[in-house]
Amino acid sequence: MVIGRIVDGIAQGVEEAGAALSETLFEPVIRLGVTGFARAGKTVFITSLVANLMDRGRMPGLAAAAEGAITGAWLQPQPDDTIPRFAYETHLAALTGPAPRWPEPTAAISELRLSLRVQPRGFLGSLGGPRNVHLDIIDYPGEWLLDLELMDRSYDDWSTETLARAETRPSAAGFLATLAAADPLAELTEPAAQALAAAYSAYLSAARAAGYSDCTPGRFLMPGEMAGSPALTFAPMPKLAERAPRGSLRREMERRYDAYKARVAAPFFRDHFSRIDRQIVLTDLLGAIHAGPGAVEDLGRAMNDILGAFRPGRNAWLSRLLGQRRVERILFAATKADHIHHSQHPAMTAIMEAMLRQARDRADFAGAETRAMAIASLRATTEEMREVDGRELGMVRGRLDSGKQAVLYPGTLPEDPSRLLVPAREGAERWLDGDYSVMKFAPAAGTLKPGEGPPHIRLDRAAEFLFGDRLR
Ligand SMILES: Nc1nc2c(ncn2[C@@H]2O[C@H](COP(=O)(O)OP(=O)(O)OP(=O)(O)O)[C@@H](O)[C@H]2O)c(=O)[nH]1
Ligand SMILES: [Mg+2]
Repeated sequence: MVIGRIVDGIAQGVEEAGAALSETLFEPVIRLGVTGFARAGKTVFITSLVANLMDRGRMPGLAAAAEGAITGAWLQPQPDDTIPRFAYETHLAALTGPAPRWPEPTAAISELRLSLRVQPRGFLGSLGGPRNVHLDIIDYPGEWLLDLELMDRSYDDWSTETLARAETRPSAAGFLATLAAADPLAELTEPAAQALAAAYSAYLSAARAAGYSDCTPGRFLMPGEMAGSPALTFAPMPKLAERAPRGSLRREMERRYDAYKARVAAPFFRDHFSRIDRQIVLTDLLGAIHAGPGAVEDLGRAMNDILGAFRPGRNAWLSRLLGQRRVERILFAATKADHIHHSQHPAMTAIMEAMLRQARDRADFAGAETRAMAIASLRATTEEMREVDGRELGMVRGRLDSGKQAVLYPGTLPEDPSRLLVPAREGAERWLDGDYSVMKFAPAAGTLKPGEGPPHIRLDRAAEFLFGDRLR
Protein backbone atom coordinates (compact mmCIF):
# COMPACT_ATOMS: atom_id res chain seq x y z
CA MET A 1 0.00 0.00 0.00
CA VAL A 2 2.90 2.32 0.69
CA ILE A 3 4.22 1.50 -2.74
CA GLY A 4 0.76 2.19 -4.17
CA ARG A 5 0.73 5.65 -2.62
CA ILE A 6 4.25 6.51 -3.77
CA VAL A 7 3.60 5.55 -7.36
CA ASP A 8 0.24 7.38 -7.37
CA GLY A 9 1.92 10.66 -8.15
CA ILE A 10 4.27 9.33 -10.82
CA ALA A 11 3.13 7.79 -14.09
CA GLN A 12 0.30 5.50 -15.13
CA GLY A 13 2.63 2.69 -16.21
CA VAL A 14 4.43 2.70 -12.92
CA GLU A 15 1.13 2.78 -11.08
CA GLU A 16 0.04 -0.41 -12.79
CA ALA A 17 3.31 -2.09 -11.96
CA GLY A 18 2.86 -0.88 -8.40
CA ALA A 19 -0.62 -2.35 -8.20
CA ALA A 20 0.63 -5.77 -9.30
CA LEU A 21 3.52 -5.50 -6.91
CA SER A 22 1.38 -4.44 -3.98
CA GLU A 23 -0.94 -7.37 -4.58
CA THR A 24 1.85 -9.89 -4.38
CA LEU A 25 3.65 -8.05 -1.61
CA PHE A 26 0.86 -7.13 0.74
CA GLU A 27 -1.97 -9.58 0.26
CA PRO A 28 -1.21 -12.68 2.27
CA VAL A 29 -1.25 -16.03 0.49
CA ILE A 30 -1.81 -19.30 2.33
CA ARG A 31 -0.67 -22.34 0.35
CA LEU A 32 -2.70 -25.30 1.56
CA GLY A 33 -1.54 -28.76 0.42
CA VAL A 34 -4.18 -31.51 0.25
CA THR A 35 -2.86 -35.03 -0.07
CA GLY A 36 -3.54 -38.70 0.70
CA PHE A 37 -3.33 -41.93 -1.24
CA ALA A 38 -5.76 -42.75 -4.05
CA ARG A 39 -9.45 -42.58 -3.05
CA ALA A 40 -8.65 -41.01 0.32
CA GLY A 41 -11.15 -38.21 -0.32
CA LYS A 42 -9.02 -35.28 -1.58
CA THR A 43 -11.34 -34.15 -4.37
CA VAL A 44 -14.45 -34.26 -2.18
CA PHE A 45 -12.64 -32.41 0.61
CA ILE A 46 -11.50 -29.53 -1.60
CA THR A 47 -14.86 -29.20 -3.36
CA SER A 48 -16.83 -29.11 -0.12
CA LEU A 49 -14.33 -26.83 1.61
CA VAL A 50 -14.47 -24.26 -1.18
CA ALA A 51 -18.29 -24.42 -1.41
CA ASN A 52 -18.56 -24.01 2.37
CA LEU A 53 -16.16 -21.06 2.35
CA MET A 54 -18.20 -19.34 -0.35
CA ASP A 55 -21.50 -19.95 1.53
CA ARG A 56 -20.55 -20.04 5.16
CA GLY A 57 -23.81 -21.01 6.89
CA ARG A 58 -22.45 -24.37 7.96
CA MET A 59 -19.06 -23.13 9.19
CA PRO A 60 -19.60 -22.04 12.83
CA GLY A 61 -16.39 -23.79 13.87
CA LEU A 62 -14.34 -21.43 11.70
CA ALA A 63 -14.05 -18.43 14.02
CA ALA A 64 -13.66 -15.83 11.25
CA ALA A 65 -16.86 -17.11 9.61
CA ALA A 66 -18.80 -17.27 12.90
CA GLU A 67 -17.79 -13.70 13.79
CA GLY A 68 -18.79 -12.42 10.37
CA ALA A 69 -15.22 -11.36 9.64
CA ILE A 70 -15.29 -12.98 6.19
CA THR A 71 -17.30 -10.58 4.07
CA GLY A 72 -16.75 -12.17 0.67
CA ALA A 73 -15.22 -15.17 -1.08
CA TRP A 74 -14.58 -15.65 -4.77
CA LEU A 75 -12.54 -17.82 -7.11
CA GLN A 76 -9.67 -16.27 -8.99
CA PRO A 77 -7.17 -17.40 -11.61
CA GLN A 78 -4.46 -19.37 -9.83
CA PRO A 79 -0.89 -18.06 -9.73
CA ASP A 80 0.77 -21.15 -11.30
CA ASP A 81 0.34 -21.19 -15.05
CA THR A 82 1.70 -24.67 -15.61
CA ILE A 83 -0.55 -26.92 -13.53
CA PRO A 84 -4.18 -27.73 -14.22
CA ARG A 85 -6.88 -25.85 -12.38
CA PHE A 86 -8.84 -27.96 -9.88
CA ALA A 87 -12.14 -28.68 -11.67
CA TYR A 88 -14.23 -27.21 -8.87
CA GLU A 89 -17.42 -26.55 -10.85
CA THR A 90 -17.46 -30.03 -12.40
CA HIS A 91 -16.90 -31.75 -9.05
CA LEU A 92 -19.50 -29.60 -7.27
CA ALA A 93 -22.05 -30.29 -10.00
CA ALA A 94 -21.42 -34.04 -9.59
CA LEU A 95 -21.81 -33.90 -5.80
CA THR A 96 -24.82 -31.60 -5.54
CA GLY A 97 -26.62 -31.94 -8.89
CA PRO A 98 -30.08 -33.45 -9.34
CA ALA A 99 -28.62 -36.99 -9.42
CA PRO A 100 -25.71 -36.61 -7.00
CA ARG A 101 -22.69 -38.85 -7.45
CA TRP A 102 -19.08 -38.98 -6.30
CA PRO A 103 -16.53 -37.23 -8.51
CA GLU A 104 -14.30 -39.08 -10.96
CA PRO A 105 -10.83 -40.11 -9.72
CA THR A 106 -8.11 -37.57 -10.44
CA ALA A 107 -4.56 -38.72 -11.09
CA ALA A 108 -2.44 -35.59 -11.02
CA ILE A 109 -1.72 -32.32 -9.29
CA SER A 110 -4.14 -29.41 -9.59
CA GLU A 111 -4.62 -26.04 -7.99
CA LEU A 112 -7.35 -23.55 -7.14
CA ARG A 113 -7.20 -20.02 -5.72
CA LEU A 114 -10.01 -18.89 -3.43
CA SER A 115 -9.77 -15.30 -2.29
CA LEU A 116 -11.41 -14.15 0.93
CA ARG A 117 -12.28 -10.59 1.90
CA VAL A 118 -11.62 -10.31 5.62
CA GLN A 119 -12.69 -7.51 7.95
CA PRO A 120 -11.33 -8.38 11.36
CA ARG A 121 -13.85 -7.66 14.15
CA GLY A 122 -13.28 -5.87 17.43
CA PHE A 123 -11.81 -2.45 18.03
CA LEU A 124 -8.31 -3.20 16.79
CA GLY A 125 -9.55 -5.17 13.81
CA SER A 126 -11.88 -2.44 12.58
CA LEU A 127 -9.01 0.04 12.58
CA GLY A 128 -7.17 -1.92 9.93
CA GLY A 129 -9.88 -1.98 7.26
CA PRO A 130 -10.72 -4.99 5.10
CA ARG A 131 -8.02 -6.99 3.32
CA ASN A 132 -7.83 -9.86 0.87
CA VAL A 133 -6.36 -13.20 1.84
CA HIS A 134 -5.67 -15.75 -0.92
CA LEU A 135 -6.03 -19.45 -0.21
CA ASP A 136 -4.13 -21.47 -2.83
CA ILE A 137 -5.23 -25.09 -2.56
CA ILE A 138 -2.93 -27.69 -4.09
CA ASP A 139 -4.31 -31.21 -4.61
CA TYR A 140 -1.56 -33.79 -5.18
CA PRO A 141 -1.34 -37.60 -4.91
CA GLY A 142 0.26 -38.85 -1.68
CA GLU A 143 2.04 -41.47 -3.82
CA TRP A 144 4.28 -38.71 -5.20
CA LEU A 145 5.75 -38.06 -1.75
CA LEU A 146 7.30 -41.53 -1.79
CA ASP A 147 9.79 -40.27 -4.38
CA LEU A 148 11.64 -38.34 -1.73
CA GLU A 149 13.45 -41.62 -1.07
CA LEU A 150 14.96 -41.51 -4.56
CA MET A 151 16.39 -38.03 -4.42
CA ASP A 152 19.42 -39.02 -2.34
CA ARG A 153 19.99 -42.33 -4.10
CA SER A 154 21.91 -43.36 -7.20
CA TYR A 155 20.41 -45.87 -9.61
CA ASP A 156 22.81 -48.54 -8.31
CA ASP A 157 21.79 -48.00 -4.68
CA TRP A 158 18.10 -47.80 -5.46
CA SER A 159 18.28 -50.97 -7.60
CA THR A 160 20.17 -52.91 -4.94
CA GLU A 161 17.69 -52.01 -2.17
CA THR A 162 14.60 -52.47 -4.30
CA LEU A 163 15.69 -55.85 -5.64
CA ALA A 164 16.65 -57.11 -2.17
CA ARG A 165 13.11 -56.34 -0.97
CA ALA A 166 11.50 -57.80 -4.10
CA GLU A 167 13.30 -61.10 -3.62
CA THR A 168 11.46 -61.65 -0.32
CA ARG A 169 8.01 -61.07 -1.81
CA PRO A 170 6.03 -63.66 -3.78
CA SER A 171 4.24 -60.93 -5.76
CA ALA A 172 7.60 -59.99 -7.36
CA ALA A 173 8.04 -63.40 -9.02
CA GLY A 174 6.78 -62.25 -12.43
CA PHE A 175 9.01 -59.18 -12.48
CA LEU A 176 12.08 -61.12 -11.29
CA ALA A 177 11.54 -63.69 -14.06
CA THR A 178 11.32 -60.94 -16.69
CA LEU A 179 14.45 -59.36 -15.23
CA ALA A 180 16.36 -62.65 -15.29
CA ALA A 181 15.50 -63.08 -18.97
CA ALA A 182 16.74 -59.58 -19.88
CA ASP A 183 20.33 -59.06 -21.03
CA PRO A 184 21.62 -55.90 -19.33
CA LEU A 185 24.47 -55.51 -21.85
CA ALA A 186 22.36 -55.94 -24.99
CA GLU A 187 21.54 -52.84 -26.95
CA LEU A 188 18.34 -51.23 -25.70
CA THR A 189 15.17 -51.94 -27.64
CA GLU A 190 12.02 -50.13 -26.63
CA PRO A 191 9.90 -53.34 -26.36
CA ALA A 192 12.47 -54.81 -23.93
CA ALA A 193 12.43 -51.65 -21.81
CA GLN A 194 8.64 -51.56 -21.87
CA ALA A 195 8.31 -55.22 -20.90
CA LEU A 196 10.61 -54.73 -17.94
CA ALA A 197 8.89 -51.52 -16.83
CA ALA A 198 5.44 -53.09 -17.20
CA ALA A 199 6.46 -56.11 -15.10
CA TYR A 200 7.96 -53.82 -12.48
CA SER A 201 4.83 -51.59 -12.37
CA ALA A 202 2.63 -54.66 -11.99
CA TYR A 203 4.76 -55.77 -9.04
CA LEU A 204 4.55 -52.30 -7.45
CA SER A 205 0.77 -52.24 -7.75
CA ALA A 206 0.56 -55.71 -6.20
CA ALA A 207 2.93 -54.66 -3.40
CA ARG A 208 0.81 -51.57 -2.72
CA ALA A 209 -2.36 -53.67 -2.67
CA ALA A 210 -0.66 -56.11 -0.28
CA GLY A 211 0.02 -53.24 2.08
CA TYR A 212 3.63 -52.26 1.37
CA SER A 213 4.24 -48.55 1.18
CA ASP A 214 7.87 -48.67 0.02
CA CYS A 215 6.71 -48.51 -3.58
CA THR A 216 8.96 -46.25 -5.62
CA PRO A 217 8.89 -44.55 -8.07
CA GLY A 218 5.62 -43.04 -6.84
CA ARG A 219 4.53 -42.04 -10.35
CA PHE A 220 4.46 -45.67 -11.45
CA LEU A 221 1.40 -45.95 -9.19
CA MET A 222 -0.02 -42.56 -10.24
CA PRO A 223 1.47 -41.74 -13.66
CA GLY A 224 -1.01 -39.04 -14.67
CA GLU A 225 -0.29 -37.55 -18.07
CA MET A 226 3.28 -38.94 -18.07
CA ALA A 227 2.18 -42.56 -18.56
CA GLY A 228 4.20 -44.20 -21.32
CA SER A 229 6.96 -41.58 -21.46
CA PRO A 230 10.60 -42.82 -21.37
CA ALA A 231 11.11 -41.20 -17.95
CA LEU A 232 8.45 -43.60 -16.65
CA THR A 233 9.70 -46.63 -18.57
CA PHE A 234 12.48 -48.11 -16.48
CA ALA A 235 13.03 -50.69 -13.73
CA PRO A 236 15.74 -51.64 -11.25
CA MET A 237 18.52 -53.93 -12.55
CA PRO A 238 21.31 -55.62 -10.56
CA LYS A 239 24.58 -53.75 -10.25
CA LEU A 240 27.33 -54.95 -12.60
CA ALA A 241 31.03 -55.20 -11.83
CA GLU A 242 31.73 -52.67 -14.57
CA ARG A 243 29.57 -49.90 -15.91
CA ALA A 244 27.38 -51.13 -18.78
CA PRO A 245 28.33 -49.66 -22.19
CA ARG A 246 26.55 -46.67 -23.65
CA GLY A 247 23.32 -47.65 -25.44
CA SER A 248 22.90 -50.88 -23.47
CA LEU A 249 19.66 -51.75 -21.67
CA ARG A 250 21.11 -51.21 -18.21
CA ARG A 251 22.84 -47.96 -19.04
CA GLU A 252 19.62 -46.60 -20.55
CA MET A 253 17.62 -47.67 -17.47
CA GLU A 254 20.09 -45.74 -15.35
CA ARG A 255 19.77 -42.69 -17.60
CA ARG A 256 15.97 -42.82 -17.42
CA TYR A 257 16.06 -43.16 -13.64
CA ASP A 258 18.17 -40.00 -13.48
CA ALA A 259 15.81 -38.28 -15.91
CA TYR A 260 12.86 -39.28 -13.75
CA LYS A 261 14.49 -37.76 -10.69
CA ALA A 262 15.57 -34.58 -12.41
CA ARG A 263 12.62 -33.96 -14.69
CA VAL A 264 9.63 -35.56 -12.95
CA ALA A 265 10.19 -35.85 -9.20
CA ALA A 266 12.43 -32.83 -8.49
CA PRO A 267 10.19 -30.19 -10.14
CA PHE A 268 7.24 -31.28 -8.00
CA PHE A 269 9.21 -30.92 -4.77
CA ARG A 270 10.90 -27.71 -5.89
CA ASP A 271 7.94 -25.89 -7.43
CA HIS A 272 5.04 -27.10 -5.32
CA PHE A 273 5.85 -29.14 -2.25
CA SER A 274 8.50 -26.76 -0.93
CA ARG A 275 6.08 -23.81 -1.01
CA ILE A 276 3.31 -25.39 1.10
CA ASP A 277 2.48 -23.56 4.37
CA ARG A 278 -0.26 -25.80 5.73
CA GLN A 279 -0.99 -29.42 4.92
CA ILE A 280 -3.89 -31.82 5.32
CA VAL A 281 -3.25 -35.55 4.92
CA LEU A 282 -6.48 -37.49 4.34
CA THR A 283 -6.90 -41.19 5.10
CA ASP A 284 -9.69 -43.67 4.83
CA LEU A 285 -9.42 -45.07 8.36
CA LEU A 286 -12.81 -46.77 8.41
CA GLY A 287 -12.07 -48.46 5.07
CA ALA A 288 -8.82 -49.82 6.53
CA ILE A 289 -10.53 -51.04 9.70
CA HIS A 290 -13.13 -52.76 7.55
CA ALA A 291 -10.39 -54.42 5.48
CA GLY A 292 -8.73 -55.83 8.61
CA PRO A 293 -5.63 -55.58 10.83
CA GLY A 294 -3.17 -55.77 7.92
CA ALA A 295 -4.69 -52.72 6.27
CA VAL A 296 -4.65 -50.76 9.56
CA GLU A 297 -0.98 -51.57 10.03
CA ASP A 298 -0.27 -50.49 6.47
CA LEU A 299 -2.16 -47.26 7.02
CA GLY A 300 0.05 -46.53 10.03
CA ARG A 301 3.15 -47.24 7.95
CA ALA A 302 1.94 -45.13 5.04
CA MET A 303 1.12 -42.29 7.42
CA ASN A 304 4.60 -42.53 8.81
CA ASP A 305 6.05 -42.40 5.30
CA ILE A 306 3.94 -39.43 4.27
CA LEU A 307 4.64 -37.53 7.47
CA GLY A 308 8.33 -38.36 7.02
CA ALA A 309 8.31 -36.07 3.99
CA PHE A 310 7.54 -33.18 6.34
CA ARG A 311 10.39 -33.97 8.67
CA PRO A 312 13.24 -31.64 7.87
CA GLY A 313 16.64 -33.23 8.12
CA ARG A 314 15.46 -36.67 7.05
CA ASN A 315 16.60 -36.03 3.55
CA ALA A 316 19.65 -33.94 2.74
CA TRP A 317 18.39 -33.10 -0.73
CA LEU A 318 15.10 -31.78 0.65
CA SER A 319 16.80 -29.85 3.44
CA ARG A 320 18.93 -28.03 0.87
CA LEU A 321 15.83 -27.24 -1.15
CA LEU A 322 13.77 -25.99 1.78
CA GLY A 323 16.38 -23.89 3.53
CA GLN A 324 14.58 -22.33 6.48
CA ARG A 325 11.10 -22.90 5.04
CA ARG A 326 8.81 -25.23 6.98
CA VAL A 327 5.24 -26.38 6.74
CA GLU A 328 3.62 -24.83 9.82
CA ARG A 329 0.63 -27.07 10.49
CA ILE A 330 -0.21 -30.61 9.48
CA LEU A 331 -3.70 -31.99 9.96
CA PHE A 332 -4.11 -35.71 9.74
CA ALA A 333 -7.78 -36.34 9.01
CA ALA A 334 -9.77 -39.55 8.77
CA THR A 335 -12.54 -38.94 6.26
CA LYS A 336 -15.98 -40.47 5.85
CA ALA A 337 -16.95 -40.12 9.55
CA ASP A 338 -20.55 -39.99 8.29
CA HIS A 339 -20.36 -43.79 8.06
CA ILE A 340 -20.71 -44.04 11.83
CA HIS A 341 -23.05 -42.53 14.40
CA HIS A 342 -21.67 -39.43 16.14
CA SER A 343 -21.54 -41.31 19.45
CA GLN A 344 -18.61 -43.22 17.94
CA HIS A 345 -16.71 -40.20 16.63
CA PRO A 346 -14.61 -39.78 19.81
CA ALA A 347 -13.41 -43.39 19.42
CA MET A 348 -12.55 -42.75 15.75
CA THR A 349 -10.63 -39.61 16.68
CA ALA A 350 -8.78 -41.49 19.43
CA ILE A 351 -7.59 -44.09 16.91
CA MET A 352 -6.33 -41.35 14.61
CA GLU A 353 -4.59 -39.64 17.51
CA ALA A 354 -2.92 -42.87 18.58
CA MET A 355 -1.67 -43.47 15.02
CA LEU A 356 -0.40 -39.92 14.79
CA ARG A 357 1.38 -40.33 18.12
CA GLN A 358 3.13 -43.44 16.80
CA ALA A 359 4.29 -41.60 13.69
CA ARG A 360 5.26 -38.55 15.73
CA ASP A 361 7.31 -40.69 18.12
CA ARG A 362 9.43 -41.72 15.17
CA ALA A 363 9.75 -38.29 13.63
CA ASP A 364 10.46 -34.80 14.80
CA PHE A 365 8.43 -32.25 12.92
CA ALA A 366 10.61 -29.39 14.12
CA GLY A 367 7.95 -27.00 15.18
CA ALA A 368 5.13 -28.00 12.84
CA GLU A 369 1.91 -28.21 14.80
CA THR A 370 0.17 -31.54 14.16
CA ARG A 371 -3.38 -32.66 14.90
CA ALA A 372 -5.62 -35.66 14.19
CA MET A 373 -9.34 -35.39 13.48
CA ALA A 374 -12.30 -37.40 12.21
CA ILE A 375 -14.28 -35.55 9.54
CA ALA A 376 -16.71 -36.05 6.69
CA SER A 377 -16.18 -33.60 3.85
CA LEU A 378 -19.61 -34.43 2.51
CA ARG A 379 -22.14 -35.96 4.81
CA ALA A 380 -24.07 -38.62 2.91
CA THR A 381 -26.07 -40.06 5.81
CA THR A 382 -28.52 -39.16 8.56
CA GLU A 383 -28.56 -40.73 12.01
CA GLU A 384 -31.17 -42.76 13.79
CA MET A 385 -31.47 -44.89 16.93
CA ARG A 386 -32.84 -48.42 16.67
CA GLU A 387 -33.45 -51.09 19.22
CA VAL A 388 -31.73 -54.39 18.48
CA ASP A 389 -32.01 -57.26 20.98
CA GLY A 390 -33.06 -54.81 23.68
CA ARG A 391 -30.11 -52.51 23.01
CA GLU A 392 -30.38 -48.98 21.60
CA LEU A 393 -27.91 -48.68 18.75
CA GLY A 394 -26.88 -45.52 16.87
CA MET A 395 -27.17 -46.18 13.15
CA VAL A 396 -26.69 -44.26 9.92
CA ARG A 397 -29.13 -44.14 7.02
CA GLY A 398 -28.27 -43.32 3.44
CA ARG A 399 -28.85 -44.06 -0.20
CA LEU A 400 -26.76 -46.79 -1.78
CA ASP A 401 -25.38 -46.45 -5.31
CA SER A 402 -28.25 -48.69 -6.45
CA GLY A 403 -30.69 -46.00 -5.29
CA LYS A 404 -31.99 -48.13 -2.39
CA GLN A 405 -32.10 -46.73 1.15
CA ALA A 406 -30.09 -48.64 3.73
CA VAL A 407 -29.68 -48.43 7.49
CA LEU A 408 -26.29 -49.53 8.77
CA TYR A 409 -24.82 -50.37 12.10
CA PRO A 410 -21.13 -50.55 11.25
CA GLY A 411 -19.95 -52.16 14.51
CA THR A 412 -18.61 -50.65 17.71
CA LEU A 413 -15.18 -49.05 17.60
CA PRO A 414 -13.27 -49.76 20.81
CA GLU A 415 -12.76 -46.78 23.12
CA ASP A 416 -9.19 -47.90 23.68
CA PRO A 417 -7.34 -47.59 20.32
CA SER A 418 -4.78 -50.21 21.31
CA ARG A 419 -7.52 -52.86 20.94
CA LEU A 420 -7.15 -52.25 17.21
CA LEU A 421 -3.58 -51.05 16.89
CA VAL A 422 -1.89 -53.82 18.89
CA PRO A 423 -3.36 -56.75 16.90
CA ALA A 424 -2.59 -54.79 13.71
CA ARG A 425 1.05 -54.40 14.72
CA GLU A 426 1.28 -58.04 15.77
CA GLY A 427 0.10 -59.21 12.38
CA ALA A 428 -3.32 -60.58 13.36
CA GLU A 429 -5.34 -61.88 10.44
CA ARG A 430 -8.72 -60.68 11.64
CA TRP A 431 -10.29 -58.71 14.45
CA LEU A 432 -11.17 -60.75 17.51
CA ASP A 433 -13.79 -58.32 18.79
CA GLY A 434 -16.02 -58.48 15.76
CA ASP A 435 -16.31 -57.15 12.26
CA TYR A 436 -16.66 -53.65 10.97
CA SER A 437 -18.71 -53.05 7.90
CA VAL A 438 -18.60 -50.20 5.45
CA MET A 439 -21.18 -49.42 2.79
CA LYS A 440 -20.76 -47.06 -0.06
CA PHE A 441 -23.45 -44.43 0.37
CA ALA A 442 -24.11 -42.03 -2.48
CA PRO A 443 -24.21 -38.29 -1.80
CA ALA A 444 -27.70 -37.24 -0.67
CA ALA A 445 -29.92 -35.19 -2.97
CA GLY A 446 -31.39 -31.80 -2.17
CA THR A 447 -29.01 -30.87 0.64
CA LEU A 448 -28.06 -27.40 -0.60
CA LYS A 449 -29.87 -24.44 0.93
CA PRO A 450 -29.31 -20.75 0.22
CA GLY A 451 -26.30 -19.44 2.12
CA GLU A 452 -25.07 -22.91 2.97
CA GLY A 453 -22.49 -25.23 1.44
CA PRO A 454 -22.86 -29.02 1.33
CA PRO A 455 -23.43 -30.78 4.68
CA HIS A 456 -20.28 -32.01 6.40
CA ILE A 457 -18.87 -33.12 9.74
CA ARG A 458 -16.19 -30.94 11.34
CA LEU A 459 -14.98 -29.46 8.07
CA ASP A 460 -15.21 -26.09 9.82
CA ARG A 461 -12.95 -27.29 12.64
CA ALA A 462 -10.48 -28.63 10.10
CA ALA A 463 -10.47 -25.23 8.36
CA GLU A 464 -10.00 -23.44 11.69
CA PHE A 465 -6.95 -25.55 12.51
CA LEU A 466 -5.49 -25.29 9.00
CA PHE A 467 -5.78 -21.55 8.36
CA GLY A 468 -8.20 -19.91 10.85
CA ASP A 469 -5.32 -18.04 12.50
CA ARG A 470 -4.51 -16.30 9.20
CA LEU A 471 -8.02 -14.85 8.89
CA ARG A 472 -7.92 -12.85 12.12
N1 LIG B 1 -19.56 -41.04 2.86
C1 LIG B 1 -18.51 -40.33 2.44
N2 LIG B 1 -17.75 -40.80 1.43
C2 LIG B 1 -16.73 -40.05 1.01
C3 LIG B 1 -16.40 -38.77 1.58
N3 LIG B 1 -15.31 -38.29 0.96
C4 LIG B 1 -14.95 -39.20 0.03
N4 LIG B 1 -15.81 -40.26 0.06
C5 LIG B 1 -15.74 -41.50 -0.76
O1 LIG B 1 -14.39 -41.69 -1.15
C6 LIG B 1 -14.28 -41.75 -2.56
C7 LIG B 1 -13.02 -41.06 -3.01
O2 LIG B 1 -13.13 -39.67 -2.81
P1 LIG B 1 -12.27 -38.64 -3.71
O3 LIG B 1 -12.45 -37.29 -3.10
O4 LIG B 1 -12.56 -38.80 -5.15
O5 LIG B 1 -10.81 -39.19 -3.38
P2 LIG B 1 -9.42 -38.74 -4.00
O6 LIG B 1 -8.44 -38.79 -2.88
O7 LIG B 1 -9.56 -37.45 -4.73
O8 LIG B 1 -9.16 -39.95 -5.00
P3 LIG B 1 -8.21 -39.96 -6.30
O9 LIG B 1 -8.59 -38.75 -7.10
O10 LIG B 1 -8.57 -41.25 -6.95
O11 LIG B 1 -6.82 -39.93 -5.79
C8 LIG B 1 -15.55 -41.09 -3.07
O12 LIG B 1 -15.87 -41.57 -4.35
C9 LIG B 1 -16.56 -41.48 -2.01
O13 LIG B 1 -17.02 -42.78 -2.25
C10 LIG B 1 -17.23 -38.31 2.67
O14 LIG B 1 -17.03 -37.23 3.26
N5 LIG B 1 -18.27 -39.12 3.04
MG1 LIG C 1 -9.09 -36.86 -6.58
